[in-house]
Amino acid sequence: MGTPRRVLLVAPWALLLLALQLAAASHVIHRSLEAEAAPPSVPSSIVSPLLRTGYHFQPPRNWINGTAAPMYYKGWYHLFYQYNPKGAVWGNIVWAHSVSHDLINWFALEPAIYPSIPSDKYGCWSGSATLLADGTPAITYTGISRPDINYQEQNIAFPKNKSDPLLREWVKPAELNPIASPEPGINATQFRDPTTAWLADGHWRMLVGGVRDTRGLAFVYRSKDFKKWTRAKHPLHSALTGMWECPDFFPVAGSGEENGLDTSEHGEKYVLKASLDLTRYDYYTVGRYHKEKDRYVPDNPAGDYHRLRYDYGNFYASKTFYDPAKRRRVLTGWANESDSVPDDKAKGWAGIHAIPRKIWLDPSGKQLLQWPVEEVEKLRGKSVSVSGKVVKPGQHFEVTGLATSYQADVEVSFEMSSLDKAEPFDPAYDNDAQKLCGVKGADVKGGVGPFGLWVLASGDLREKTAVFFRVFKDGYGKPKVLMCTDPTKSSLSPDLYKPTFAGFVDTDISSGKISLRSLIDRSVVESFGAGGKTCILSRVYPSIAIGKGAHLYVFNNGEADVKVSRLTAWEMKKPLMNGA
Ligand code: DQQ
Repeated sequence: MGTPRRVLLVAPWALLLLALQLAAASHVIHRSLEAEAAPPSVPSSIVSPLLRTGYHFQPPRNWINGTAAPMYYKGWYHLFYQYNPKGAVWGNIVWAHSVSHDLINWFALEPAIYPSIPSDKYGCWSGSATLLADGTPAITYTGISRPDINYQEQNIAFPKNKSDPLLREWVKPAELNPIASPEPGINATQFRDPTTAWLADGHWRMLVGGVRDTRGLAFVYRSKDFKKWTRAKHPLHSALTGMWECPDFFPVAGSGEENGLDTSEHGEKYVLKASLDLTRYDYYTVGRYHKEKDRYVPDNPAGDYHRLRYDYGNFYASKTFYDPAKRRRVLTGWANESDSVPDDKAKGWAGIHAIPRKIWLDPSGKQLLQWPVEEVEKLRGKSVSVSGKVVKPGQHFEVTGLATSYQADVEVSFEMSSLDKAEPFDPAYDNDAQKLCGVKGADVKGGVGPFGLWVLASGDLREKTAVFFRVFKDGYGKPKVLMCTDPTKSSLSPDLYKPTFAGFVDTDISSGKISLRSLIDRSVVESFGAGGKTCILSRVYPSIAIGKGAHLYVFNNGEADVKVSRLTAWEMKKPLMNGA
């Protein structure tokens, strides 16, 4: 169960103070840093071009953050994203724009939306796309209309030429903008990121993220004609979690049904997601939408605090869209750097996007499943396989045969010989997998596990990033599966943020079997546990395990044997990436 309510009433003040610091931190423009060259103290390894990703989305240079208005239109996938054309730190934010036929090979176009009207003169922040009934795409987004504070207003833009499948030019009708401004009682610096709208009973609705005191919420705006918008009296939903950035709200097909639903289709269940400014992670709940009242109720009453996350690692400001070409819902998300601002200035780039993921409701109906879009498999080249290999306690072996594994895709099925030696689970960690993984990392011997992969590992193992499972037994003898990415030994470079990201995996391991997939790409490790039940994206900056110096191992630091039933590792080719 979640934290008792009385504790939450105390927590908000702490949340508020933290929120004020974090909120300030998350949107401070480092104007001073935009000018200065990086200090010489930046380790040379950090600026290695080999740490730019090979097949994850990146522009050739500069800062990127959240994805915006991902959409499919006339045969092209469109990805807009927050971008600073002037440097590798957040600031001067415009909507950069890339297009693709397969979500993997990308072509950069000119920025689509940039400051040009009074209600977005100081920045074009995040937003979403909606396909209107006649197929016209509309973008709603947050504009900054004052230079002294981040005063946020919502705007609308339409294609200048909707027969252009590349949607290169957008117009902002002066008579319509802004479509929504912060009325009295709304904090104008915490009012942003309109969602894709949905049509119900002849009215369009869209959400705008906000906060009242420490109650994060999703304002509902309604419109008959998609031009004039009025705010509903009540938010769709709210919770004592601090500011909701980049909300997302969409229907999901029946449990286990992998097909997506268009945003205006009626689903038996819905997903409401928020990027919590307080923690900088993306959370969601599954629940029911009552369209007559425009209210949403999570299935799990503690869900707002029980905290299911799309990704238990570095993954923020995500957006989904419905892809009619393949009848799937696709999730796009941003991962920032885990180095420092001076590092980023020295590199000249900062920020990547995760591989787009298909997302659907798990057969249990209690959580979502995610899996890299199938198109990424087109990048697979040479492969090696291992079958039926037992890894004894304290042993490891190298997966050999690839030219290198710094750009690879690895799928592995493990079989645990027995769960008898599973360590007892301390319920104090019930809501804090990351803390547990910080205490019991990859090199801390266990009962059943830690076992898994060492990726981006140097030949002498001085550098390695561990992606692994560890099985505990709770007070009732029920297995509890922890999945971790442990980057504590990922790099000899100093001053890096190396959190042991972790999540519990709600999967039945009575058969002793569990699977793992890791997309390895130079400075990012994106992992999917148990078929996409638990996902962890981690950023690492190896200094010797780069290029041909990167190796791949399987390890077992538990007391129980673990068998690699089947492992296949593919070299991954580099797609076309924004001309870089
Ligand atoms: N970043 C954008 C905002 C959004 C935040 C500004 C999410 O629109 O709330 O670049 O990181």
